[in-house]
Parts: sequence; C-alpha cells; structure tokens
Amino acid sequence: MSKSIINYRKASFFTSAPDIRRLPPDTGYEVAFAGRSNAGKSSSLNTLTQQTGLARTSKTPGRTQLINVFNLEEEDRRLIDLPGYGFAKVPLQMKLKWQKSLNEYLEKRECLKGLVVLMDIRHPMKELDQNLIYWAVEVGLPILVLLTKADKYKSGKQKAELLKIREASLAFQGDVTVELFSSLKKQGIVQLSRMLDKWLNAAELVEPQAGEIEGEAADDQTTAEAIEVSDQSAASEPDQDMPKAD
Ligand SMILES: Nc1nc2c(ncn2[C@@H]2O[C@H](COP(=O)(O)OP(=O)(O)O)[C@@H](O)[C@H]2O)c(=O)[nH]1
Ligand SMILES: [Mg+2]
Repeated sequence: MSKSIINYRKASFFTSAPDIRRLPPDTGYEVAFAGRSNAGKSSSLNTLTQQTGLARTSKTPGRTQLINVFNLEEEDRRLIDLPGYGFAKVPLQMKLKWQKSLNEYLEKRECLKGLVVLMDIRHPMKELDQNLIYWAVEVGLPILVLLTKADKYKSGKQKAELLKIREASLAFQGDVTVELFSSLKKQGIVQLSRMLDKWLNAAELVEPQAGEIEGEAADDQTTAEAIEVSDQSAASEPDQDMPKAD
C-alpha cells in the first residue's frame, strides 16, 4: 500500500516560534523534524508535502533559528520543523540556549508523538545526532532516522550504510527505525508517511467509532483524497555545495 491516510500535501505554514513557549497549545498530535544544518530537512518536508517552498531550503545553513509549525488539514495534527543544529558559526551561548529549549520540548510536550532525525547518509550519527537520539529515547519517544541524500551513493552502498546504521542504532535501546531517503529521487517517502500516519494517529480518522451509524465512516473523505505518495512532486535541487567527486 503506497497511500497515506493523512494528506500531507495539504500541510500549510502556521507560525514560526522563537521558543517552545510560543508554540500552539499542547493538544492533539505533533511530529518534529530535526537534524544538523544542511542534512536535508527542509527538502524532506517539501518533498513529503509536494510543496517546493513550504520549508525554505537554504544554502545558508544555521540561518533559521525558529521553530516552524505546519498545520495538517486533519484536526489538531502538526509537523514541527526544528532549527538545524551543529552549525559551527552559531555562538556557543545560542547553542546552549537552544539545547536547553530542545530538551525541554522533547521532555514536556505532551502532543509530541515522534521524532524524525535526518542525517546525510555520508555523515551519519555525529555526536549531536546521537545526543538527540539518546535524549528522545530517554523520554520514551519513538524515532525515525532518515539517511538523506541517499542518491549520493549507488544502491549497494546505500544498503550497506543502512544496515550499518540499523546495527549501530540498537545501542540506543529504544524505538529507533532507520530508513533511506532522497528528496531528489523521491525515495523513502512511503516509509516516512506511513510512520507519520502512525504517530499522528491517522487510524482514528478512518476507523468507525463505536456506535457510529453504519456507512457513515465507510466513505471517508480523507482516505478518498489520500495522496499517492510515491508519485511526482516538487523537485529539490541537488547539492551544489558538496564535492562532486564522491
Ligand atoms: N543530492 C541531494 N541533495 C539534497 C537532497 N536533499 C537536500 N539536498 C541538498 O542539500 C542541501 C541542504 O538541504 P536543505 O533541505 O536546505 O537542508 P536543511 O538545512 O537540513 O534544511 C541543499 O543544497 C539541497 O539541495 C537529496 O535528496 N539529494
Ligand atoms: Mg532548512
């Protein structure tokens, strides 16, 4: 099955929050996207939603220090674009402030149901990635690691890296899933949207409620409009800032 229940194409920008206190009320379901600057986070959100400009892809890593909130059409369900971390030029004071705020978000946000951690397949599991995963496991959050820009490697090497990172992820002793992803090749979108559906409790949107009139839930609009996630979507530009020789 390649269809997702939630129609991610209907995601729309809601707000940018400078810190977690300025986020929308802590209700419903939320999934956050995190990763080092330049890991391909914005591209992955654009690819998932098939909207080229939804999350601005930036050639200036570390510029955006805001939490971007995207509302989905389904009631009280959101995607959260966390600021990229690990950008060398960000002052230490700011890094520490952000670290504290991020930990607080992971720990206290009730509606946060899962965390997507994006890593360039060529530079996976850096120290900050590992810290983030440890912390998320600690607070009981499920994690989906996406090895981004998979197109940079041939299929054999992609699989080898995937197995290697899956193996390494066992050390976290948490609910950690690892998948390949490429915005350029639209790879891994099905796996991503399935996991999001699960975390955002999409099942609630299609299953008839107890006592509901027969037939009412059978022809659910959301299912009918669900997108074919593996089809064409907004293309993102390939890396131009990375060495071509790899
Ligand atoms: N080859 C390739 N490049 C990608 C892919 N996704 C993103 N990029 C490039 O990687 C750079 C950083 O992407 P961006 O989405 O802005 O990363 P972010 O800083 O994590 O939001 C940009 O130059 C993108 O064009 C991909 O799937 N394949
Ligand atoms: Mg970005």
